Amino acid sequence: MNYIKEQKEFFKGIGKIHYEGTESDNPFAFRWYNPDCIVRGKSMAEHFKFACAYWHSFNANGSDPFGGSTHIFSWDQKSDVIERAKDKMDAAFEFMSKLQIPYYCFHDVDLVDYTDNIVDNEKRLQIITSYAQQKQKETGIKLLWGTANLFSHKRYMNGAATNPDFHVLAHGAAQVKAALDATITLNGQNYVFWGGREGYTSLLNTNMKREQEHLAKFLHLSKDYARKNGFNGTFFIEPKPCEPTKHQYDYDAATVIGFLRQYGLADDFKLNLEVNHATLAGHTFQHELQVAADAGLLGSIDANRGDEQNGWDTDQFPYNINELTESMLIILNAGGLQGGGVNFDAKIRRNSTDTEDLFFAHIGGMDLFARALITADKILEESSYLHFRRERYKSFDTGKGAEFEKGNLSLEDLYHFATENGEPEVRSGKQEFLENLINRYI
Ligand code: XUL
Ligand code: CO
Repeated sequence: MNYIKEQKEFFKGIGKIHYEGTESDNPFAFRWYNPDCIVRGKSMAEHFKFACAYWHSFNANGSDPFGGSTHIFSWDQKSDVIERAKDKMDAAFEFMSKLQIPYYCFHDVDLVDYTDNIVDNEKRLQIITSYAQQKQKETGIKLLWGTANLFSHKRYMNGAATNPDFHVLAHGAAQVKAALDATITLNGQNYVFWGGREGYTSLLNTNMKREQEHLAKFLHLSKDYARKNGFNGTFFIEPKPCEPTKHQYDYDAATVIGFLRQYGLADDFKLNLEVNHATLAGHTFQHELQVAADAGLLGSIDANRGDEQNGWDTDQFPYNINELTESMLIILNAGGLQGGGVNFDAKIRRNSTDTEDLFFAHIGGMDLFARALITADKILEESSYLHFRRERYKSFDTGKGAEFEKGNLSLEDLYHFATENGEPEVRSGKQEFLENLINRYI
């Protein structure tokens, strides 16, 4: 790409990453991810719509609650706020171009630093949005989704849409309006709401019902504004049970689906599911995917993983092939993600301090998804997996079972069937057989 040569290079010495196949031992190559490879009638690039998370890759500097930054970014050096933001954007687009990542996602404050003044912030966002428009045109990289950060500023310590103070809620709305404008200008395909502080830390001071009604109104107003201004994409709610708030209203997929249906939002909103949020809620990622798929609301995913030995959101890059293969089975069976893609909401570790580490992280994640896709497709095409699952429910396919599903039986009918047919046969669930089957295809 000419674009890479003409710009100042931020990731020096690293060229474009290509597919070289599983025989390759080049750590700067894809071994599984081949964007043009067709699986089930769609290219891998289309299946995944991989996206880079601006906040983790270009802002998160390795700091943690116990220490400051360890990642020194060459794009974070200029004193002028707009020049610094443009450098960061040049670095981001260089990185995505080199990795063949076709999409990105951002919070407003990721693109350019914000102050306390919402009017100035909106101006800053507009300037950097114009620059992003130019970068998108030059590279062909697109915006998967935009969002507003309604959780970092101190005014949001008690929530934004669910804040007990209307004045704070209005500030949140102003920020969302500006972030929606930016998303629409950039042809963003979706818009995300993650309610990091929409919840409570103590019920003693919280009117939960009122707060949730405010959240629903806030989402309706945001949706109406975006639709009025030409946004045709999907809105996503991203469930998470806790962290930073003790209890968050968007706890998990089932909770969010109930909320969307209760407040008449399910036609415009779907779910953006994140692996580490699922595990924090006490579920597997597969569980969350299945719940959303069954409701017809599986929109997008934030790819990452947690740590099995601790209980917080470590946002590590994907690593577990079994988890992802089982996830791809669910996604393929659901007919794919509805409008969304695979956003790497993941960060390299505090002590991963080489420039190349960000490349290894994304190469690994993309390769793992590609391998999981190929494996899941084989399982569906070649194995007895689907057949086994269908057979397990075959007593509902004919006779009284089918009548029951159609709603033609009463409780007395079930009573008669039970008393006339004796004790049911013992039938194995065959879990170990199925686990072996998955591992055989991996
Ligand atoms: C936080 C998280 C967010 C959302 C976007 O856990 O996942 O970064 O993805 O606000
Ligand atoms: Co996320």
